[in-house]
Amino acid sequence: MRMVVLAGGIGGARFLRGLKRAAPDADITVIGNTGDDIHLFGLKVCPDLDTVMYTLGGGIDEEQGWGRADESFTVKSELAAYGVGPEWFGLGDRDFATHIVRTQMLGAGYPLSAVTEALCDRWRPGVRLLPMSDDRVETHVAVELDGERRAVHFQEYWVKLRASVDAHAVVPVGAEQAKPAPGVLEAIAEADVVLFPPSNPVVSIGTILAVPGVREAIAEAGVPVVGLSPIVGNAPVRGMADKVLAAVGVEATAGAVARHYGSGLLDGWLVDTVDAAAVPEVEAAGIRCRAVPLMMTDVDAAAAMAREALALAEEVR
Ligand code: GDP
Ligand code: FO1
Ligand code: CA
Repeated sequence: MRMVVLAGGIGGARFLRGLKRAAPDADITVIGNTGDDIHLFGLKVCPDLDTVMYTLGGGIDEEQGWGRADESFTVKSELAAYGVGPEWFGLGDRDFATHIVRTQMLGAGYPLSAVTEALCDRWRPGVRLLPMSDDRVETHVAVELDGERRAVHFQEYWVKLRASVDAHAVVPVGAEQAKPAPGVLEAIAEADVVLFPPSNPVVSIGTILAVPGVREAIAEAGVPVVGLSPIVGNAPVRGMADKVLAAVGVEATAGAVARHYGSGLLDGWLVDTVDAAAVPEVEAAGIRCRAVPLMMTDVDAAAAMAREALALAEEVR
């Protein structure tokens, strides 16, 4: 079975690890969010692509969910000794190597999709990992700081400010001009099922859907599209998704997120058992809905979620 999964970082990666266990023979194409990408110290950093690659390739820091296991920070502290920051973004020594290889290849003229493929030659994630686009898309967040309205890079909002101020708007800068990376539209057109893991609906999946052609291709594929809620018990399981949901006028509830995607896009939606009361609301919106455990406490739990998502896809097919 050919599966397409739109993925952000941690939520996407952990779900994919479960999906691989649940469907070992599946042909999985991952369309990864690149709106979180940032240039630091002259290097191109792609946090969500790397989170998927390291998680599926066995190199992730399990507890943190991003960055490399057994990491050290010598380069970062040496840079700081020169007064060179930012200090608020934790790039480790092992991780630096990935960004150096990526930047070198981009400088030699390879597109990000080819670079990602080359990096995956080492990590063997067991899926085809495609960036959503080879073109630069950068998510910016409009905030008010010291009484002044300004736009900051998504990573500055998330990591430096910890989403401590309200997000007035979330803008995927460059998305309108971006083209889907080679293979993205083809994979969607050839898919038997499209899955939205419990990734951030605004800054992960929303950004991928903002690349012209992607949303249309999913709607036109005519195959089941099933998503899993990243909101459990009216709060994100991890992180501050509620802050960016508020920016697009969506309540942080499992039902509101399903209605945000809408029945034009989604055929099926899984909410956690604690949110079972949301099932009628989602079904009334024309989206088939089931309540099942949605906490990815380990790979088996993520695999059980993937099985539920695939079962729901068969129900709506
Ligand atoms: P990021 O790029 O690292 O922020 O990762 P994603 O966008 O892929 O996923 C982030 C979302 O994953 C957050 O909104 C979390 O609420 C959600 N998430 C993380 N762990 C779990 C889990 O175990 N279960 C569910 N349902 N959602 C989760
Ligand atoms: N997240 C943090 O909260 N703090 C960090 O210092 C940090 C560094 C970092 C380095 C490489 C990488 O691939 C990811 C990193 N992340 C860090 C995670 C990531 O930037 C964000 O949490 C996600 O993009 C949020 O969607
Ligand atoms: Ca991310």
